[in-house]
Amino acid sequence: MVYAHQQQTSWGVEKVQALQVHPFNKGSGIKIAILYTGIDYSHPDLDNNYRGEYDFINNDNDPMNDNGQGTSVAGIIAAEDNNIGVLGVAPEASIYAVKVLKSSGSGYTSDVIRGIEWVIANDMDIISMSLGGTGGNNAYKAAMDNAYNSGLILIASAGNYGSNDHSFWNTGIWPEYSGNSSCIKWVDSCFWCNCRYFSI
Ligand SMILES: [Ca+2]
Ligand SMILES: [Ca+2]
Ligand SMILES: [Ca+2]
Repeated sequence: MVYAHQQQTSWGVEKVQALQVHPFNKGSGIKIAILYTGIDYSHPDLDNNYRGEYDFINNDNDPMNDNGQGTSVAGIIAAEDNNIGVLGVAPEASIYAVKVLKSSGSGYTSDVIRGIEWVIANDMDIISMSLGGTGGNNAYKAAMDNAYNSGLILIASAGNYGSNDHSFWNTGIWPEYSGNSSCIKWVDSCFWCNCRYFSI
């Protein structure tokens, strides 16, 4: 049996109405750093958009994903518009893997901070942090403030656990990063999201 390749458009891409924007803008020239578990940069639906990396877990330049989630997030953001796999929200954006979580999917705040500093130093436009956690510290807060003040658009996960969400964005420990009316929600049903960042 032979099947034709066919690209799938995911629910989320339609939900945020990305398809209506694509005739005008597919993210070309926008640099997006993905702070997470690394990316499978050899994936044929990502390789054209993959531009760079650093691995703070192994302290090397090979951020090959050994967890799986990072590649999935990268696909949601910027899977290529071709005849395979899925279609990303910004299928021509440049993606950078900043590996700060281990294969187990967990990591240290210190590595996340180093990752944020890398993103600032490398002049990214957007930083994606699909991270959970129950608390922060002054160094973490300072890194976030530096990222925000440098003009980066900060995107964080929220709501994965509903009203029991563990994402530190939702805990209210950093009031200036929550409860802001400028919150941009990716998903209407993310009613518990009250941060000012996108929720993914
Ligand atoms: Ca490709
Ligand atoms: Ca590595
Ligand atoms: Ca594709």
